[in-house]
Amino acid sequence: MEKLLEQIAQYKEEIVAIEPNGAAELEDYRIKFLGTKGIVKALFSQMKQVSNDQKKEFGAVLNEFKQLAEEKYEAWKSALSGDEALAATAKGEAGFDWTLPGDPLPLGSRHPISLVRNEIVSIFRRLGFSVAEGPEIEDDWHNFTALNLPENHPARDMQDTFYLNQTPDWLLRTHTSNVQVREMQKNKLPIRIVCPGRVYRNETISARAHCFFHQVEGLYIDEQVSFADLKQTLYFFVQELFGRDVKIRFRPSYFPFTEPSAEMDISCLLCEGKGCNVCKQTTWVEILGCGMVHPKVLENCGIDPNKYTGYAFGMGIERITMLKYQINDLRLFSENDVRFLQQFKASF
Ligand code: 2NM
Repeated sequence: MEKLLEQIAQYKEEIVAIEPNGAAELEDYRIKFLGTKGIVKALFSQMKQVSNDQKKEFGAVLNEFKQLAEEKYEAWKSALSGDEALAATAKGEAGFDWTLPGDPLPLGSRHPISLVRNEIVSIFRRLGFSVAEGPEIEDDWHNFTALNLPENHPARDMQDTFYLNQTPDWLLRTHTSNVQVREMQKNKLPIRIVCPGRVYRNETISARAHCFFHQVEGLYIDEQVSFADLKQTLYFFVQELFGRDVKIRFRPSYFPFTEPSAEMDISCLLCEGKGCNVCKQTTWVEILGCGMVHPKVLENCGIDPNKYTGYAFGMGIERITMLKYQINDLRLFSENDVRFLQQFKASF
């Protein structure tokens, strides 16, 4: 019994040490260990010699050995057939169907907010605007004070603005104007920029409001920039975005950072003057706010308001996207439902 066990241990070592090689070597291995006159068979026939009380232990060792020998054979064989298949494939031999379709590579689609942002930005780029970006976490001065929002202005209210707990001077920007403030502070004039980005306001989430949304704001500062420049630029912009037939109108408005200020409406594209629920029967829809940059804002940012003037405008991307694609619920933009997202396959 002891002798037999020692012998099995040696065979085991031998099998483990064998480096799998070609098909001829595999056949030699099979005959030597697994053939009808092979080692495994021979060891099994030794069973008769073992005493009854040791048969169980010997049988277990022997079975384990047989399994090892067989596993080695199977692994060796499958490695060989893998090599052969590869070689056949490389040579274009039978067994591989070259006409099979490739593995599908599912293409995603761009988010509608990104599509419309890119389209807006590309229109302004053609007019000589460049793109500027800045931080979403901002301090009170860049988000409010520089923009002529007095200490007790309602926009600063805790109800609208997310303040950071640890540092109450910091907040999530409520508009992208902070980027424009930072660009003005760099004091390289003229400035002609658009600032796309995400902004945050503490609102109850509904079909018409969300705690974050996206804006594109624009700023042009130089000597002699006028409200007429602003009007013509925005008129060109909406014609590019919505088509040549769109009409515009300006209504006087109020923003602390611009004077004079206005809101711009476009003719309703859905009902073309008939009145519908998108334009609430008015035939006009509001799409942006704008105005001449307030002299105090220029001054706050280190620009001489006696030498320079500028216009600024701001629009919500969600609002324009909803108009363009007739989407009626803001929440769709942030739910990531692929059935919604897959519908947008435009090229921007
Ligand atoms: C708007 C409407 C009107 C605006 C003003 C400025 C800045 F920084 F130049 F003062 N940035 N954006 C602005 C003006 C934004 O959004 C409805």
